[in-house]
Amino acid sequence: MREAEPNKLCVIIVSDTDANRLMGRLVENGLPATKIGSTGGFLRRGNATIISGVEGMAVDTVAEIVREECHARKEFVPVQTLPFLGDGGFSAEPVEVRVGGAIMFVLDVERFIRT
Ligand code: 2BA
Repeated sequence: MREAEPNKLCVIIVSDTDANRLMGRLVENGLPATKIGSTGGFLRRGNATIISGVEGMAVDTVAEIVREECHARKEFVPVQTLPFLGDGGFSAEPVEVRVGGAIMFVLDVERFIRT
């Protein structure tokens, strides 16, 4: 039997610590997933980008699983550790940043080719 073709691509950026658990939950729920190592532009910390091509009606399920597995918290980061803000040699207050949550984009898939 022919599998349904994905018409939406979910691109999910998550912290390294949540990535494997999120992959496990997606796969358990029959949702395909690929994990790619990535790095955040602001903090320059390792994170992971997970892509999942699904039928439109499964996007809400993906979003629900992401909400369950990836919880954001606030962290104060010394400005000196930021690669481009910390070069000035001045002392400044730590910067409050969001860590541990997820960013999810949903894109239309123009074509899906499987060989
Ligand atoms: P980073 O770029 O390393 O950003 C980490 C966190 O630092 C961000 O969390 C945000 O709270 C904060 N941040 C980013 N830029 C900032 C700035 N100019 N000033 C002050 N604080 C700033 P999230 O928003 O949850 O983003 C987590 C990661 O998701 C980002 O890591 C980046 O890898 C990715 N990301 C977020 N928005 C994106 C977008 N629109 N396009 C592509 N990647 C995105």
